[in-house]
Amino acid sequence: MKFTRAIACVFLFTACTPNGVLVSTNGGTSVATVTRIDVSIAAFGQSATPAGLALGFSPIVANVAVGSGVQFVNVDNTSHTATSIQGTTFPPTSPFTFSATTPSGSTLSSGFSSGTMQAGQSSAIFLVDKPGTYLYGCFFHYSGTMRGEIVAQ
Ligand SMILES: [Cu+2]
Repeated sequence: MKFTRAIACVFLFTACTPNGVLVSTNGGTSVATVTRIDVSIAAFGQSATPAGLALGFSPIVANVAVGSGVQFVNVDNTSHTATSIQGTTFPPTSPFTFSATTPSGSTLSSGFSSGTMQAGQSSAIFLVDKPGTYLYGCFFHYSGTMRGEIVAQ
């Protein structure tokens, strides 16, 4: 009997708590893992990505699992956004409107924006709902190639 209970606990533990804690996305879905993407134009220099030149986010290409969450954290001392872009390569000119400065969306596939994140602020947690490649960029610094990529599998 003791043995059976111990086995059940092991199964429950591994099934429920990779990180020990479930957190809620802004759409209300619970996720066990949240990938943090740090945001700083000062700290993270330019590199080549499959979608084009990019900078200002770390990791600049984030590999994430469907069913997990993504959160942007502004570790810079100036304001930024992380705002989704349609397509598979970065457009040469900014695809954004001023609406990028307002938070929107709850999943990667629906399109999203962190809204303006002041220094030290974090975005909502967005659900990684479907496999795919998701591009995004900063409303304020798009022309300076402040852009990033999320690959969801
Ligand atoms: Cu920016």
